Amino acid sequence: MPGSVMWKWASRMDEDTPKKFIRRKPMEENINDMIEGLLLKDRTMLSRAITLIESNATRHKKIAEEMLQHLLPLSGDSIRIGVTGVPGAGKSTFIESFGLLLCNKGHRVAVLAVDPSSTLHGGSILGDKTRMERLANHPNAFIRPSPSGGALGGVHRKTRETIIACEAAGYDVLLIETVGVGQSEVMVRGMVDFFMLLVLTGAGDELQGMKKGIMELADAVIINKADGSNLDLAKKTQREYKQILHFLQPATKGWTTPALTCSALYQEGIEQVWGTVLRYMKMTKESGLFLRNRNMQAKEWLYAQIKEQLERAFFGNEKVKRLTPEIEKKVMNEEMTITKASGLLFDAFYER
Ligand SMILES: Nc1nc2c(ncn2[C@@H]2O[C@H](COP(=O)(O)OP(=O)(O)OP(=O)(O)O)[C@@H](O)[C@H]2O)c(=O)[nH]1
Ligand SMILES: [Mg+2]
Repeated sequence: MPGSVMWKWASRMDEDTPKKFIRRKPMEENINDMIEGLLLKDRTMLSRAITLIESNATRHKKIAEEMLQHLLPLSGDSIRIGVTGVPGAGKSTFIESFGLLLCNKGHRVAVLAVDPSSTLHGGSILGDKTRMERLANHPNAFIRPSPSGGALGGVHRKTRETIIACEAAGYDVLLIETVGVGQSEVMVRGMVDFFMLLVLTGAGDELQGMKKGIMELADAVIINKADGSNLDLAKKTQREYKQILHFLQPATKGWTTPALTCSALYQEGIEQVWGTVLRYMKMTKESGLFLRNRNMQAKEWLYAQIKEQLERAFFGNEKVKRLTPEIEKKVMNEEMTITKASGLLFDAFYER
């Protein structure tokens, strides 16, 4: 059915796909094909499903919604791990070593990235895919570059939905990398079971410019690059972090956030990090915290999405758009109070 929504989507997304692979079927059947492909652990199908999830076109959103509704019951059986740290801390190198270790243990590992800054400088994880070459080539691994285009809110929705698609496709360990520069960590913390912070040696320097708040989000602090002549310093830094962590509120109740050392480059201490994750999973599953945490996250996701949709509806409203420049000017020139200005915009929004 060439006129169907799915057909248009398929023909736009797959310009280089040979014609015989572009199915001219009604939308329903195409969703079924996609779901079937995911269940068969087809990586190409997963990529296409994520492209659909990431599309900003209204018609794609509807198809994606329907697909996700089918996938939701098939997702969830996984460990979701967030990895953060300042640029250069070794997150990508760590993810490659850690991911390979897990793939070799028989796990299926999906790597996602939340990098709001990449929309400005063109997507750092694209480069990472070539840097994480060994992991990218492993049959048990799937690496997805960060979603592009727009606000953090949109990235939030896309990443959460991508997690569902990956899990439905049989990936049982999700690694989500985010640059430790601010808002994105809080967002990723709200999507994962375990959150790790990668740091470099020299904790004393005002925690390397990091806010104490970020440490309070972490379930493990990992001092990376503990190798060669850096090893002694790394051990010293580990002691310093242990002391600092002692005075901080742990991110997860009942869990003592450990400080570990590792070398992502030389694959040392990586097994211990995995051991820590497993210990955490056991503890939180036994106490019921794991499930409670996931349920709370789903609830938060609902409200985040409502807020995002409201915002889109408000700023997309024609009357609001027309009035905004003039009202904005008046507010900036202190000719109108903010309360009055926002009131006028809301009146315009509610006016039918
Ligand atoms: N010696 C040593 N070097 C490392 C280690 N891990 C990473 N590096 C090096 O540190 C540099 C930065 O590593 P990346 O993995 O790209 O760091 P990143 O945190 O992903 O950086 P961004 O993506 O830019 O935020 C690279 O040159 C790595 O080779 C390690 O364990 N030991
Ligand atoms: Mg990186």
